[in-house]
Amino acid sequence: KKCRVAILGATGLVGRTMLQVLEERNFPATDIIPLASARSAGQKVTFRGKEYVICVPSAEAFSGIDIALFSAGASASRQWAPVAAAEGAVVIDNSSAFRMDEGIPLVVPEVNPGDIFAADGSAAKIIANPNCSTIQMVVVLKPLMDRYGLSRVIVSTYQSVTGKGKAGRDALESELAGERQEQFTHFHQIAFNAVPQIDVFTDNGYTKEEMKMVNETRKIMGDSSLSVSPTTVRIPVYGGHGESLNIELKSDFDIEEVKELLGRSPGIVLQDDPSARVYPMPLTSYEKDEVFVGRIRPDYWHPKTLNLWIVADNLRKGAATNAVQIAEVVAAGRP
Ligand code: 11C
Repeated sequence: KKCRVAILGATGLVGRTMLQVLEERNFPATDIIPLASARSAGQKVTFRGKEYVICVPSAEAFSGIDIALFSAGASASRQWAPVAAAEGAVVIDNSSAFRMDEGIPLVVPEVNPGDIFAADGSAAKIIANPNCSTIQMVVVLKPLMDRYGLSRVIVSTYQSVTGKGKAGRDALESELAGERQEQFTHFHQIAFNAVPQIDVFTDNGYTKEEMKMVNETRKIMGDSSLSVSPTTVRIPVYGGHGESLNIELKSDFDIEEVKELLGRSPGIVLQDDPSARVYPMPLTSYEKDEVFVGRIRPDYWHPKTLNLWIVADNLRKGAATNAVQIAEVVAAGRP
């Protein structure tokens, strides 16, 4: 059976990672159509050893496409997702354009794969891929919620500059090289710094990034009143986002049982041996597809509550890998 896959935003950090992940996971694509803005059109990308020329998006470009992976920003998604869907493609959109729209599934395959399909078994025409900092958190919250019930999460993030794509990486690199930045991609100098602002502030004093963590988590976990209390911070690292989670459960737990549960849950790798200095870090999570969990310990000062530390590669599980996993579920059809 033919499976033609288009990638919009093929030259971006996430788009390139999507191509890599499709190849690594041996996704059953019979054809690849890389698309990007006019600025990148004509450039080439390589997939399974073959070169493909990048074209600009158009209705014709999406004709005959089965799955369209989008990572070219929210306005490109708003413009092209309805076109691709009308041409018959299932769009898996990495932007924030449709995430909170009713009727658009927001999916992390370890958590809510069933949301992809309608009652008649058909896949949604547009499926949203969540924000990177949300994805890695819900992978860990899901097994805890199922086993113990979930009351509240307090989360502080330590986010990689690659969350801002190439521009974020370039800003750090030029600052480290001693070049003054004309435009601060991270609002302030990021080299040797930590900036407690990711995206712009909303009226309630939280940033958009923080409100994504609240609203997206509630939608994915199917609990519209879940208490999520975030502080998101940019730090000068590549390779992955770190998150410190304080998690209040609904019932008592045995901490060894929690470790064992997380260790056998899908998409999670336990790295928790403090005496040997084993815990997750961005450097060791880089280019990996899983969420790494460590520093698991009780909060001795609050009942039914634990602390843990997670890291995931924001370009992989936080973006490209999660999108390709959704594509795998779509391609396999409803179980
Ligand atoms: C960051 N989390 O680290 C952002 C990037 O909604 O997909 C991803 C923004 C999004 O800057």
